[in-house]
Amino acid sequence: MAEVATITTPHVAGHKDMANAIRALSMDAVEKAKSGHPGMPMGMADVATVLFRQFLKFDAANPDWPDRDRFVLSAGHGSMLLYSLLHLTGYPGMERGEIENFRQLGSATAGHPEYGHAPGIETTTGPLGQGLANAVGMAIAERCLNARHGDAICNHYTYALVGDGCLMEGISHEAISLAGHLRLAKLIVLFDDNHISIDGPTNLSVSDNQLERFQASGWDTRSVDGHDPEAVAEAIATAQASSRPSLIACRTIIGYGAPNKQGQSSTHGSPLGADEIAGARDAIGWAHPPFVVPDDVLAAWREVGARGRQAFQAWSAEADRLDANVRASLGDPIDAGVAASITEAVATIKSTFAEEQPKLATRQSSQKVLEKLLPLVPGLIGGSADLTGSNGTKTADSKPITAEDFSGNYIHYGVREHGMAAAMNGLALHGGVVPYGGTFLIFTDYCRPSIRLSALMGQRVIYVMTHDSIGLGEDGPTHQPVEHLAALRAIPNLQVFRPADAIECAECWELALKSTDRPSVLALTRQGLPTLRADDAANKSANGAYILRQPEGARDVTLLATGSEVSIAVEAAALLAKEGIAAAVVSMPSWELFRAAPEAYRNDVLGPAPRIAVEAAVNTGWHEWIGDQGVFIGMAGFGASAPYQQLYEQFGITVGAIVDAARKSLHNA
Ligand SMILES: Cc1ncc(C[n+]2csc(CCOP(=O)(O)OP(=O)(O)O)c2C)c(N)n1
Repeated sequence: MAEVATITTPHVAGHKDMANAIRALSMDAVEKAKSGHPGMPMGMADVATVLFRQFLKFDAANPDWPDRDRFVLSAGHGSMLLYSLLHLTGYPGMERGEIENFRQLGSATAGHPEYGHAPGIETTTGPLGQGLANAVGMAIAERCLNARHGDAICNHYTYALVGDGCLMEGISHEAISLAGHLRLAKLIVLFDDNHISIDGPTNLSVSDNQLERFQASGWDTRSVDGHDPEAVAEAIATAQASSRPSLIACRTIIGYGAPNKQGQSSTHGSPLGADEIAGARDAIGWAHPPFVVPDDVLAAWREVGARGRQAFQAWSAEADRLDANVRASLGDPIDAGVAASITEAVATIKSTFAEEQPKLATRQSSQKVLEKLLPLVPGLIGGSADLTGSNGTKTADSKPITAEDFSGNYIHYGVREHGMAAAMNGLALHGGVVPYGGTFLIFTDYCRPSIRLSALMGQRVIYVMTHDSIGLGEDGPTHQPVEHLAALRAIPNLQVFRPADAIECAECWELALKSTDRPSVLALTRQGLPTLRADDAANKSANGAYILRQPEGARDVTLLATGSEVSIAVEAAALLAKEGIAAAVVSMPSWELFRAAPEAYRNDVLGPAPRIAVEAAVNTGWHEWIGDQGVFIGMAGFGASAPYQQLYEQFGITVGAIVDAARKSLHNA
């Protein structure tokens, strides 16, 4: 009998195995962590596999490649989808141990993707809708850098994966509306159209026609079976060729593969359980133990991870031809040279202010500072949520960014404060640009979820927030912030600046621009303020607080104030001096920086004398500086509609009130 030769050809993993690897890792990691969201990763595994395998321009070994496509997981609860992809494609910092330690202290695999925890996590997501709006900012940055440097240096797509939740959030409207208006053709949104959210089927709460909604905002849209790889691939290819931003609604089954639970909200946010996982292994044909990806499947994924290597190398060769500083600016446009020119320009404008002693609202001095800085920082991209004139965010060098021309540096965000703040996060995250944007301080409430994320991600985003108190006058209490400074100061890693005059305003701008790892809010006045300093040498705001007026001899009382109330305190100190009461005035443009100053310096500034704080806002937080015995002069409720001088009288934030309080504190001492 002739011998039969058996030839074994190595099994080459295909789409199904590769997608199943995502499913298995996701359900196993959630099971081990005893918490997490298996449904979305299992449902979107096919779509993500098609995207990464055939379209996404990236090189896992070079995750910081400035011209990589961006992949934003807006539906951040499905974090295991992203972690699986990063692990499988071979990103550094996402080894198997990280997957096994999903959601554990110190792992890169936090419950929701956190920027900075591992390469490849492009933004922090979890608060639904934010990622979509970040993606809009990234896509704007991409077009701006393309206009400046050309296709060889910047020409990439931004993909955002969103769920029903992202699209129900109000911020999605602002984001898609802005993207449609700017015709961000390289923005492609993959919608996990699974008809399920936490409470159950989405028809419990929503009946929007998402395709028509996006179309109405100027997008291209199509709907595909999200479990048909060819259909998904065709849709992405078509979207790439479109001259508009694209939505691809991918009809999927949440928890795909789980025999009893798929298609139900029970797969959304809980471990599937051992039996269901065993059943899912059978159903999808995955016989491997937890966290084990067979060599052929891993090899196929690693090939995907290296697919972009040549493109990366070609790009690097192009980038190396750029001037060294232009090359560096693709990451951070404020290098040592630009930083030095900022210092110099700020020094010059401060000495002009010191000499001319102008009476300017800080929103006006901010604009004057910007006039000098804008030409120096090529990546500075400004904007306003339809309050350009009021915010002073535009200068003679500002040029609008439009759908036809991205060579400008100014975004008319429209009345979309939340979308603006989230887009600014995306701009900053993209790299190569430094965003600033304005609205009224009161509307930080409308931006707050994104401001919080700027701080959490440590992004240099500059919020130019004007009309910062009852000092705005006649627009009344709906527009007068009272609790906002306190609310912003409560956000960790956020710098809140409230400059007292033009000189401090210039100093605060310098500090904000040079803070590479945190956002800043500049709280600026509508009303005119006197220039209080004649000295312009050091950046005194850098210490957060400093003695602005030092009386002769020992202090009897210390007046602490910020912004527009500093000049009131200065007047009061002058009157007190006539009575023989020695009052020091401390200006406190930034509590955060003052907190970080050396203790001896802080003690010296605050001094042992009784303290009186003055700020046209609520007292929350002030006791840190004035102690239990200190007096606070400010707001205890909402403002009112009237000329601002009358409001300061009405609410008792006056020179007279400070003088009285000082006398009393001496009496009590
Ligand atoms: C702003 C915000 N609100 C609420 C939540 C809590 N949450 C997380 S996922 C989710 C439901 C999302 O549904 P969908 O996008 O359809 O996700 P799927 O169930 O398909 O995974 C909710 C309400 C959140 N993360 N962010």
